[in-house]
Amino acid sequence: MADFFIGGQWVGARAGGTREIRCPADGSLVAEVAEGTREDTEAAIAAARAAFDTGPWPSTPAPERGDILLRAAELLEQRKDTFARAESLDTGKRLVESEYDMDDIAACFRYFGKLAGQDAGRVVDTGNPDAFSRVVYEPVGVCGLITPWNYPLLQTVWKVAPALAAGNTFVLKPSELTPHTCVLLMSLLTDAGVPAGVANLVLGAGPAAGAPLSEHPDVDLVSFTGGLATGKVIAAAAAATVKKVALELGGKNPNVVFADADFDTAVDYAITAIFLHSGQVCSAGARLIVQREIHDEFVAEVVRRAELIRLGGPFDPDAETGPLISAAHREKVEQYVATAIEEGAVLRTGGRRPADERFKDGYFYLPTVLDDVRQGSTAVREESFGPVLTVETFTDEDDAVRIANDTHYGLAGAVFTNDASRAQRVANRLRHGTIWINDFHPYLPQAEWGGYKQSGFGRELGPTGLAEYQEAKHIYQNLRPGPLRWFSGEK
Ligand code: TXE
Repeated sequence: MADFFIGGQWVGARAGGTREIRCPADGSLVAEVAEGTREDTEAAIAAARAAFDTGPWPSTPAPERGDILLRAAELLEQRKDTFARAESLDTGKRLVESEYDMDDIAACFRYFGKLAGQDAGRVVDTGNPDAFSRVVYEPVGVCGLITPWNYPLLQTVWKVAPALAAGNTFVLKPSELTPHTCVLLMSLLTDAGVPAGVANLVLGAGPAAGAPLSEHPDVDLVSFTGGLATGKVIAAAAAATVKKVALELGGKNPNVVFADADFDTAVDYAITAIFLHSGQVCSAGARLIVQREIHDEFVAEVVRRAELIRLGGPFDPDAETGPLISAAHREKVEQYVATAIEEGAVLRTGGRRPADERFKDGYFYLPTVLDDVRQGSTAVREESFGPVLTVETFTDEDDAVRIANDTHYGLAGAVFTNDASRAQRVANRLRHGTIWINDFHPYLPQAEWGGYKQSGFGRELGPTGLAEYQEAKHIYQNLRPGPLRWFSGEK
């Protein structure tokens, strides 16, 4: 079994060991892959270090690196079916969603490919004819990239594309649950022209194969997308060697609906915001915060629509949403719902596994609505990362903003209203990294993506997404070097 890509070669695990990858929709065996340990990751770090310190990539002209990323976009489009199928088998998500993801990934490669050569630095006016000063951008070095299972390749390429554009080398450790598209990515990057040793891949569990990326002194930057608890461990480990750190740690995202919003539109988005990919989305609209006068009618319609959602596996053309990623994750969601009900939430629909025999081998969970959740309760504070919508009620604009901001997360949020001024006012006051007005979920490669508060640190996408992977170096030259004689040595 040779699933690790190290120094341009496919290699097997040093200590042996394999892991079964099973499709979450029916438990069927997708493949067995090598299970990495600390030693495998250390070997990959050594390869990435050597490629950075002595290889051609960091000094390859930025436009040439950009061309390679453009080529990667083209190759991904040619191989889209293979990639999308692999993504759906690992995650259980609908094939059509995986296909959308591949389009977004190609767009991301293109965005950073074009950005690569655009900023060659700048000359700084010293005001002194005998001095010359400039700022240049350089790659940070070896990047450790640790990615999750909900959008395995998308979240990986959000890191890989800017890291490569800036001239870094990297070691990637994808989620142990969803490795396949990252394995395919290594061949794609090689075919696109990325030199040996620049892109390295290890597979395996976080504490064994992932942890060295946040600890090892030869890694200069660690970028992580995943859960808050793991993010804290990674940031603390990275502090020991003062690595650059970027974290995207999910959210508990408010969706604020005013009484004057277009009713059908707001209901439709409220449903999509939470039930897309069964709620396993970092920006899922998990908190519906609805104005009191429309609460009853609005929630009744959300519940009616939620009960119509058709569950199914990735290749079922009628399915509207799929399973949860694993048995353990479904148990976590079940526990979350049980705690919410204990704390006083009213279960309006769902709250259990589907009874249908068709779903017995998968990790399905019914779309769930919890009404009347109390502010400050676990249900509105903790991420369930499942198909669970909580409902809170507000009276006026100030109340809506106060409730929506009452969270330690701050990734994204939305406001639905037909009052254009109010929409802007509320968007300005929401303390979340992305705000949608009368919409939910769209993001653009050219606009920053990142969290306020405990949702993260550092930006992905947008021009500053590339800057995360660069050092800005100021180079100052004295054009008339000679002794300063600030001190004469005389009394
Ligand atoms: O994530 P982990 P899990 C949230 C969501 C979910 C919770 C836990 O609420 O229920 O996190 O999910 C690697 N050193 N999100 O346990 O552990 C791991 O191998 C280095 C939000 O699946 O964060 C995987 O590659 N790496 C989210 C990656 O971290 C370690 C997406 C993510 O796993 C490690 C997923 C360690 N010590 C879950 N421990 C989002 N922001 O979109 C684990 N890993």
